[in-house]
Amino acid sequence: MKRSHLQQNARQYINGRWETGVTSGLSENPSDTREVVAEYARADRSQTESAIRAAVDAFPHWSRTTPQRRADVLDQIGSELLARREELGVLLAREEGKTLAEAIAEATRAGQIFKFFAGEALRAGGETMSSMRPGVQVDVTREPVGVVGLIAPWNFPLAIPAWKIAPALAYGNSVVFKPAELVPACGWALAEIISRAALPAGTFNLVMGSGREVGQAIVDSPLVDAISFTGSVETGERILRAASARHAKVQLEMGGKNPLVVLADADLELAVDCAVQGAYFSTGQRCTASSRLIVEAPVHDAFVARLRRRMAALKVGHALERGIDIGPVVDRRQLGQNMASIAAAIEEGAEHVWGGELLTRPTAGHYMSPALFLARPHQRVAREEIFGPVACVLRADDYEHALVLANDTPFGLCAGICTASLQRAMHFKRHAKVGMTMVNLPTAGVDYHVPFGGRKASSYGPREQGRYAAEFYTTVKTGYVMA
Ligand code: TXE
Repeated sequence: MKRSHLQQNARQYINGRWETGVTSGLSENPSDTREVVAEYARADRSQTESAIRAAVDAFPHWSRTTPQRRADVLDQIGSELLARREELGVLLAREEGKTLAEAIAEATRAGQIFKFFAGEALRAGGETMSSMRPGVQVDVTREPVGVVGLIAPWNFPLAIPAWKIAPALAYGNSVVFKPAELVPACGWALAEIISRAALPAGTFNLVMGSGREVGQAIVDSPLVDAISFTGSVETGERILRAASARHAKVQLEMGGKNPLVVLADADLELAVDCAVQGAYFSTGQRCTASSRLIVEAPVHDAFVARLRRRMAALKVGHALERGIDIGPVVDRRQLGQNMASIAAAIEEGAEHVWGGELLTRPTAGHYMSPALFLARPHQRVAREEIFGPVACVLRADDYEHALVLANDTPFGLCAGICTASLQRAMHFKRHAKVGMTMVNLPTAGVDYHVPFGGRKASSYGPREQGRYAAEFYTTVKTGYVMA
C-alpha cells in the first residue's frame, strides 16, 4: 500500500486530550485502494465509557456558559472549516470517494452550519404567557438535554457530524461523537478543528471504532441522555429499541426510496437534469437520492431515451480527477451490495436500460457505471434502498396514479415532481407522505437553515437542522410564578 499521503495518525479525543486506541485500523481510498488515507485509533467499550464520563463531568460548566461564549466557539470552528474547505475537500474526496467539487461543497456546508448555529446560540429564547390564574406568570424556557451521543454514517462525513455537533454545542450540551468506520480521517479532522476552539475539556469527545462496540456502548450507557443517529434502517431500529428501553431521547435519520415524478407537461430537459443529479451524483449514496423515477405515460419513452443518452455521457473515475461526474462506490462491500441488487433486478424481470457494470480505471478503485431499469412497483429494485448509482423508471397512467406510486413505499423522506402545472405541484406538495418535497428540483440537495427529515421508516423523532434542531437538543421547562 502507498503511504505517501498518510494522514497524521488519527487519535481519539477524550477529556481534552488526544489518546491512542486499544487497537488501530486503516481507512483506504476507494478511488485507489493501494492508498491508505489514515491509520486511526479504535476504542473499546471502556475507552468509550471514559469519554462519556468526561462529557458528564463537563456538562454542568458548559451548560451554564453564556450564549456569547458558545457563539464565539462555534463561529471559530465555522471560520476554520471555511478557510480550509479545499484541503478538507481533498481529504473527504480521498476517504469517501465523492468528486472533489462535491467534497469541497460539503466542507463549505459544514462551515456554514457551524456559523448558522453560532447565531442560534444567541437567538435561543423562551416564551412568556398569561396564566389562567390571577397574579400568576407562566414562562416556557429551553434547557440543554445533557450528554448527547452522536452516531454518524460515512456518506457525508463532514456535513452530517456538523449538523449534529453544532446544535448540540450551541444549546449547551456536551458531546460524544462517533464517526463511521470508513471515514475516521474526516471525523478526526473535524475534531481537530473543534479541539482548538477553547471548549472546556470533556465538552466534545471523539471516539472511533466499531458500531457494535463503540456505538453500542454509547447507546447502552445510562449516562447518555440523547442519541442522534444517521445510518441504516436496521441499525436505527436496534438503537431505538435499546435507547427507548432506558428512556433516552432518540432521533433517527435512516433510508429513503425517494420518488421523482415526471408529468407529461414537464420541461423534459429539466426533468432529466433532476433525475441525473438526484439519482447518480455522489454515486447515489445519499438518503435523498431519487431512486424511483415515476414518469407519466405520454413522455415515458422520450424521458427514458434522453436519460439514457445523458447517462452514457457521464464520466466515472478517480474522485480527484478533473471533469469526473461520479466517483467510486465507497467500499468493496457496498459495491458488492449494488451488484447483487442489479442481479436481483434482472432476475425479477426488470428491463435493463443502461449501465450497472464494473469499470476498470487506471487506479484500482470500486468503480461502476450508473444503472437504469424499467421496473414494476412490486419489484425489489423499486422498493428497497440500494444506496448506490442505481435507479428505476415506473410508468404512471396519469397524475393520480403517479401520486399513488410515489406514496407506495415504506419510506417517506423526500419526494419531487417535475411539472409546469402549479395546481398539480401544489396538490403533490400536500399529498406526498414525506418530510420534504421538491418541485422542478432534484430530490437531493437541501438547505442548511431549514428542517431536514422524513416520515414513516425514514425518520424517527424531531427534525434535524435549522431552528427545529432545538426540539431535539433542548428540553422544555414550564415555570409558574406567583408574584
Ligand atoms: O450503516 P450502519 P453502514 C445504508 C446503506 C448501507 C447500509 C450499511 O444501504 O449500505 O446502510 O451501511 C454505527 N450501535 N446507509 O454499515 O451500520 C456505525 O458504526 C450503535 C444509509 O455504514 O447503520 C456508523 O457509525 N451504532 C444511510 C453508523 O452506526 C452502530 C447512510 C451507521 O452505520 C451500531 C449510511 C450499533 N449496534 C448507510 N452498529 C442513509 N440513508 O443516509 C453500527 N453503528
